Amino acid sequence: STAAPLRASLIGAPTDVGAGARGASMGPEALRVAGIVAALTHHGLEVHDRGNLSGPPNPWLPPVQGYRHLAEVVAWNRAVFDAVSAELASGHLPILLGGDHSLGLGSIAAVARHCRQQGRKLRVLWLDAHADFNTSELTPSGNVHGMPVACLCGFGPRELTHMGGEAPALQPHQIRQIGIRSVDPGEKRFVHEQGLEVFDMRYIDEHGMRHAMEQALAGLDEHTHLHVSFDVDFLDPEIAPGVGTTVPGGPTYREAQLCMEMIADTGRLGSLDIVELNPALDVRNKTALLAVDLVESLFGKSTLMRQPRPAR
Ligand code: HAR
Ligand code: MN
Ligand code: MN
Ligand code: MN
Repeated sequence: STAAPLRASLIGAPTDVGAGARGASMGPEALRVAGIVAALTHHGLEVHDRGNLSGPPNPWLPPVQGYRHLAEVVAWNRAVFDAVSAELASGHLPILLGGDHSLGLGSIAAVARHCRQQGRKLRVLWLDAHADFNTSELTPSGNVHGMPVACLCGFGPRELTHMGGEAPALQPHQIRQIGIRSVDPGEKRFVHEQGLEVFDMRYIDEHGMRHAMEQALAGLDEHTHLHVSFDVDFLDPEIAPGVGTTVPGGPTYREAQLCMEMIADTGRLGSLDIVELNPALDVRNKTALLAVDLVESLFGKSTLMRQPRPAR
């Protein structure tokens, strides 16, 4: 018998209120123009494009008490939380098209609540150049896209930490960070203090992406929901210039493909964020095209090349 097709829902969140550069608000449309619907459909998914959420415009103001645009960030995250919750409740795999990475908060808070209700375990893979573990005391910028992991772990303003009702949404042991290479001094101490498991670029240089991903994916079972939060600045800026905060020395094309392929092989992917794509800084939409190519691998593009399976 053939399994029912995997149903995925695209949720656009066109905002840059959490970022330090304007332009991530154009991310959802750039991913659509780069062919994300056709790419996923081609790999056997039934894709529902829900269009874009709406929310407040970017007021472009300086930080207030350590947060820039907090009210706007909260409003956008509420919309994301509700949209992701609705997709999970109807059995669809939500794909958040950001938007800046502050939105990972609403997305993952919804996933965490869903997993609590279903009695499922949750593992979060945070693919990023940055740890995004700042607080209002530690942040050098006030930009909330540098804070969502801390908020998910219960450190931040109540409107953000309690998005899913209970706080914290996540325990540090549920998170694996991969590709990290830019962490602020106070943030670094806090990452160590909280015991986050970080596979930074030094680790990937020394042990290779394969070993890093084997470690990051260890211990998943049939009761585990895997959430991938893919900040496009994870990738080396030579191949992915279209992001607001480039950091040199990221994963190569092949390393990134291997990362995605190993996630696909687990068969546990349950939800996804694609964030921080900034078309205003891109070159002929090449970063969006690369992101779509990698997302194809995340959904098994290379699986048949590896292991043709006998028909049942
Ligand atoms: N750590 C810096 C800050 O808090 C830069 C954070 C940039 N974050 C992102 N998302 N682009 O990962 O301001
Ligand atoms: Mn294809
Ligand atoms: Mn990020
Ligand atoms: Mn980043």
